[in-house]
Amino acid sequence: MWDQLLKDVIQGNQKSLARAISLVENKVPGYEDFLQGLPAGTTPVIGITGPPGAGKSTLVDALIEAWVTEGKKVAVICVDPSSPFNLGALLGDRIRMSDWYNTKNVFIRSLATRGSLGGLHPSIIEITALMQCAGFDQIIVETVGVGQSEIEIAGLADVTVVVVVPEAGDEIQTMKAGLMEIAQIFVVNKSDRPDADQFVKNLRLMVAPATGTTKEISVFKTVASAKQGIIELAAAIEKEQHKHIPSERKSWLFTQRAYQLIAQNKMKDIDKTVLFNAIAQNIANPSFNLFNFVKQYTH
Ligand SMILES: Nc1nc2c(ncn2[C@@H]2O[C@H](COP(=O)(O)OP(=O)(O)OP(=O)(O)O)[C@@H](O)[C@H]2O)c(=O)[nH]1
Ligand SMILES: [Mg+2]
Repeated sequence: MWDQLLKDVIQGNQKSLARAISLVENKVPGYEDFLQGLPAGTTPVIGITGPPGAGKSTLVDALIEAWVTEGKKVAVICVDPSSPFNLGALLGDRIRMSDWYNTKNVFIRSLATRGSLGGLHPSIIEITALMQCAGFDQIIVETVGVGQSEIEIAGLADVTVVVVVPEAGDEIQTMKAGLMEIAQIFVVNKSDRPDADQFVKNLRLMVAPATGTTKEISVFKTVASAKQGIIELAAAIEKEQHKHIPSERKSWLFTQRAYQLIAQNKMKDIDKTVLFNAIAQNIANPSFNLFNFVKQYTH
């Protein structure tokens, strides 16, 4: 079954891809060998991250259109931050890409973050690797930037685009170091708002390379809802993708992924509900000691 499935995935069969993703997600016996037999995927991965409601999905929607119009095949993974922060309920109308669900050259998969170690989905590395074998021209991974997840996405994506909005001044200040580390491209979306130009100017100053460093971050202005600035952004992403990735960065990317996979593997027998129940039974005991309790799980 797995051999045929892999062939079909490589052929670009979307039904087979969807099935393979589900099998991997549900850890159906045999999935590990299947993953170990994957050819090296070639499709570049674009990470799109940023605060809730910044317009990431609207932007992804516009990028899909730009690329599909050129005859390209695009895959999208949306990571839904349903837990542990319970943002999902606050975010409102989040699906903006529904028009594309029935388009031949577009494949969209939504994933919930539930149960993940950090901010992303527990199987996102595996799913992305699978998609990279499936004949797409572009793979886009949309995640809401909530703490950890920005760093995780930076390990997952070859190019990371950070989306902000003009009034994000304070936010940028506090997230600045982390964001600058991971972003190749900043997008100031909702540039139809007042003060957008001033904000872009400030941001450009902020990301200007410090003396002695070479990392260049470009800043783009978009109005995703009106599809303004999209062609320029798509071109900038492609330009990044054509740049030679230094082997040091490549090693860093794979280290991030390896670390994540190893951590997950080590944690695979640990269930939070089971932990909770075990603690609930012991907590009333005056001699309960957390470090003693944890010992049984770490040896
Ligand atoms: N004025 C304005 N509104 C925009 C723009 N782009 C998106 N929006 C609106 O902003 C809201 C949020 O857009 P989304 O694309 O769902 O934002 P998101 O970042 O994907 O949100 P989450 O995935 O929920 O974090 C929607 O109502 C959009 O119509 C823009 O350029 N200008
Ligand atoms: Mg979204």
